[in-house]
Amino acid sequence: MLKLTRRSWLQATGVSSLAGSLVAGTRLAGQGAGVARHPAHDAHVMGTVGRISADGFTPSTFLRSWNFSDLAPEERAKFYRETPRPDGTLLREYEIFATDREIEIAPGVFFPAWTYNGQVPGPTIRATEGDRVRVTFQNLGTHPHSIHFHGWHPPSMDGALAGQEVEPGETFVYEFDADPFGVHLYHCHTVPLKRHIHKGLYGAFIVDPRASSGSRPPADELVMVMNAFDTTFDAENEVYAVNTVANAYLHDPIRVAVGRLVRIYLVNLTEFDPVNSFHLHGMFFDVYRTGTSLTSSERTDTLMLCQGERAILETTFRYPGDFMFHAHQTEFAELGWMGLFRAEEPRRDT
Ligand SMILES: [Cu+2]
Repeated sequence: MLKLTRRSWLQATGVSSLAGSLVAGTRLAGQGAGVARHPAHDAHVMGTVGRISADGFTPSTFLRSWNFSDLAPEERAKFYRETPRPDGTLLREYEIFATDREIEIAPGVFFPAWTYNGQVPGPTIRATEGDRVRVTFQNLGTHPHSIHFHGWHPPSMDGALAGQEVEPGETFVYEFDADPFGVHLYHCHTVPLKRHIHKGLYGAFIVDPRASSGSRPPADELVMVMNAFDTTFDAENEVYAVNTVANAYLHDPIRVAVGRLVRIYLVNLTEFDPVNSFHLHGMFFDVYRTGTSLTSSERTDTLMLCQGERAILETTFRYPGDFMFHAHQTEFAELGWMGLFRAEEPRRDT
């Protein structure tokens, strides 16, 4: 049997498929191998060739959606409801289901995922500190699954203890108060854990501070989940990304306005590799580790996060133009974890 390392995997797919292979432009130039160089790559040296199909998951929509805000109102009401409570907080109710689904992680590269609500990452859940979160979880998949939320909750709501797996066809209701404020995560906690997480059962869980805790200033807000996929099932990842699709934001840069605060909710859900990182070119950002403080602890241009670690990053673009962001592990960047911000001068109405 041919044993593929992740580097030889890249080269193998690069020469075997014209449309829809994950290839690095730098390597292509050296190899030739009959693969046409995509004109788009002359501008930014590396990246995938082609586009993913238009009818699936859209990284640019995921980036700016939470509590199913990407759905039309009547569709959204099937998955999310909020009800005011006497103390001024909200009851937020979510419908989350697990289902097996093949997803496209790079143009023409498909991965047999286990998903929450058919997408990887799962829908971003966002509440205000003190709100009651009620998640009705239905397992429509073929394996036992659960949802383990990070945050304060009693053991009965942990989703990780013996006997807390939800069998295929069964339903469980998780209920807890959103606490503490910050950027958290949720994921399946069924054994073997790394396999269940890596298959795609995870998402971001944002808790905003209640008024008495203070507030964050208005900003252009973005959700970024750093993830990766082991397409050859050898416990090594072949494709790396922010929000699943390799190089999605290289082809479709994230539009931001010069002079306006940008806030990133960054979560590391990469399996197999102990750490991942976020590096932004030409700028610095303020770091709020785990988002549990309103005071930044650090100003840097490179942040390293362990598996399950997360942080809120804030910055303001000074100059118009394109700014690269990528993992500072060069190999991850070459395997898809590379994107662009496109900063534009705000339109002035005269
Ligand atoms: Cu699972």
